[in-house]
Amino acid sequence: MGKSQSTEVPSQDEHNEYDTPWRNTPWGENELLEKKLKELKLSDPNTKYVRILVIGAIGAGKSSFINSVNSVFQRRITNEALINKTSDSRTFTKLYKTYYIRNGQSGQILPFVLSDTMGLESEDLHGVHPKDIVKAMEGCIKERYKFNPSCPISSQDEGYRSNPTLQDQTYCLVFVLAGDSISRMNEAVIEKMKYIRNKANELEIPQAVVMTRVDEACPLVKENLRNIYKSKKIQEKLEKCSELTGVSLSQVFPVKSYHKEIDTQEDIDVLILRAFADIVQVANDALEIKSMIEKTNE
Ligand SMILES: Nc1nc2c(ncn2[C@@H]2O[C@H](COP(=O)(O)OP(=O)(O)OP(=O)(O)O)[C@@H](O)[C@H]2O)c(=O)[nH]1
Ligand SMILES: [Mg+2]
Repeated sequence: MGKSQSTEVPSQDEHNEYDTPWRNTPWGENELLEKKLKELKLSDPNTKYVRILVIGAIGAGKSSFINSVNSVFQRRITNEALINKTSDSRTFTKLYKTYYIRNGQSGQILPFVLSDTMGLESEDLHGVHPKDIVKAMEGCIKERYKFNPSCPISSQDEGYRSNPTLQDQTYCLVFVLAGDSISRMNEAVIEKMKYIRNKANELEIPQAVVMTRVDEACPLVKENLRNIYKSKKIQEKLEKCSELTGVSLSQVFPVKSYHKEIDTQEDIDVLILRAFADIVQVANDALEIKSMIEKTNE
């Protein structure tokens, strides 16, 4: 029986799937997306790279996303940022660490870096302190600082940087949210994210959301990643991400990170590149504004 017969009870998939995707994805255009990023010129010639700060709840997939961006450019799976493969209920990443991305062909370092952070947790004395995220946005946290959940960094700490340069500051704050657990997000973690977002707004730092684990969030997507914008479930979850973070839907991107694959795959790469290209663009625009302000203040 055809779909047009109204007496037929629609199958589960018919309820869950749009006929046409609600957002365009440049499937197959990996090289073009990658080329644009590799050729990016920073808006401030005196700055070597724009910093993208990655934050989110414990186990949301922050470190995996950073590794996946790196894997795309290396064209092989990389695991530089250690990921949480245990069922431990505590955040795995404990250090503030910057990841440089290299052009896989030339070996040259590209003009954008990703900073990984400790996960946010519901309890007050666990997970990264939201004030530390604010200090990281301001560029006041030195490389490899070990986050202390019970006490935010102070100017007396060794890991504190008192005179951050433009390069140390954040130009895009990326919230990483796990698509398969978005509806169960803890209220206390949501409150911590709100606090961070308000501070990011005060600092005029643009924000984006990367929704990971899309394969676990929707069976249609697990079957074929190209169903991503046909899936109503994914659409609802992206809207929820926007609602929880206050970030506009146009800046919310679904990705599947590399987690068990042994080779990179075109479709996985496209979603990552599509999200990352926007994040880098927004960051570069913010750098332009900050460097102009700095010049006028000189
Ligand atoms: N299926 C699937 N698993 C993923 C994806 N992204 C991450 N994972 C898995 O989710 C788990 C947590 O990932 P991490 O990258 O360590 O998460 P994190 O946010 O860095 O965690 P903490 O450092 O502990 O706060 C790991 O087992 C990953 O393999 C994804 O897109 N799909
Ligand atoms: Mg981590």
